[in-house]
Amino acid sequence: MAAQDQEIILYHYTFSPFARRIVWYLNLRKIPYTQCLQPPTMPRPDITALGTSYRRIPLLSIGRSIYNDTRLILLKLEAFYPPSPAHPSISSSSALEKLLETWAIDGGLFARAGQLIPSDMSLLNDEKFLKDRQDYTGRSWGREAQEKGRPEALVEMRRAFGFLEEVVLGDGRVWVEGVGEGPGLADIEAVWVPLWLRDLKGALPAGYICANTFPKTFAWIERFHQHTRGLAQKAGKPKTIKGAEALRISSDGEFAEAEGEVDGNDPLGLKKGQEVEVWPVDSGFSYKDRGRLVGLDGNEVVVEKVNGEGKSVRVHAPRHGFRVRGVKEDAKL
Ligand SMILES: N[C@@H](CCC(=O)N[C@@H](CS)C(=O)NCC(=O)O)C(=O)O
Repeated sequence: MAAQDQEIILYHYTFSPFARRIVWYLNLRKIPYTQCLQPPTMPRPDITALGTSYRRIPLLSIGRSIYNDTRLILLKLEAFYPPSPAHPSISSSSALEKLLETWAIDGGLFARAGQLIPSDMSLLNDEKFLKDRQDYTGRSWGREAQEKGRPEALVEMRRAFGFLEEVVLGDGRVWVEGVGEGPGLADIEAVWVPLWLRDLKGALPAGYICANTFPKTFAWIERFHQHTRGLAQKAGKPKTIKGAEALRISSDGEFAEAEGEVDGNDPLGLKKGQEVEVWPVDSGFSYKDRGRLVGLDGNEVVVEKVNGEGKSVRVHAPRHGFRVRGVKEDAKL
């Protein structure tokens, strides 16, 4: 069964800025999806039962294929849903689109935004949350650490808003790279961190980063917000299911794509079928997916594992930002 004929299940919590990248994309492209809502902290038994040890949010299942990391999820959705009247394109496949993705994720914008979460916010005074986020990033999220990191993070963030204001939106354009009527993927790549911070009370100080200092940028953020809110209202609330039902749908489904190959020229020298571990290196690094290597190329690694119902599933992760290691035979003893 083709990927498009199976239900897309998004595992997320609605205030996750990374997850919103995917929700906007799906709505902009009119791709229906089902959601399985998750707690904001570990443990997440629904995801363990689905068959992956990955701890970050969001992730996506299509039948027995599981996709980790928004960068890979977007690539897959682009491939599974080529432009059509039912699912209009929003991508220009431009260098700018890709560079904005790198700017916001690898360029450290998201990490800086995390330092701007106000230290008096209730979540940052919840011991369970603090412990969980320390485990996720390896850094302290306590009041002292937040307050120490804030000034430098603000300077970096102001520079980022300046880049949007003067370079990206400097000529007065409506969208970064509108494709068709509305915003495009380049807008998603550029807006998700600024929009998150705009709506996070106390994150951005008035007079320093605000609609007066960056009028074009704030107008564009609001335009994007209104546009995507309108689309979400039109699409209606997504079908929401519990973990047990999501697991059943996944188990009863098929793989969303054919099994790949392992690149014989890959510098790691790994072989198809051997046991490997895969994990992200920038955050969520203590959670490793161990399984049988079934696909490996320059963009993606795929391991086969067994889910909570004893069915084999394939976990896909990007190569970029992830480490793949063969599991030594003696490590199994
Ligand atoms: N590079 C990943 C990052 C995902 C990420 O860091 N997500 C945050 C939520 S916005 C997260 O997982 N936080 C810790 C958690 O929820 O466990 C992606 O593009 O999906």
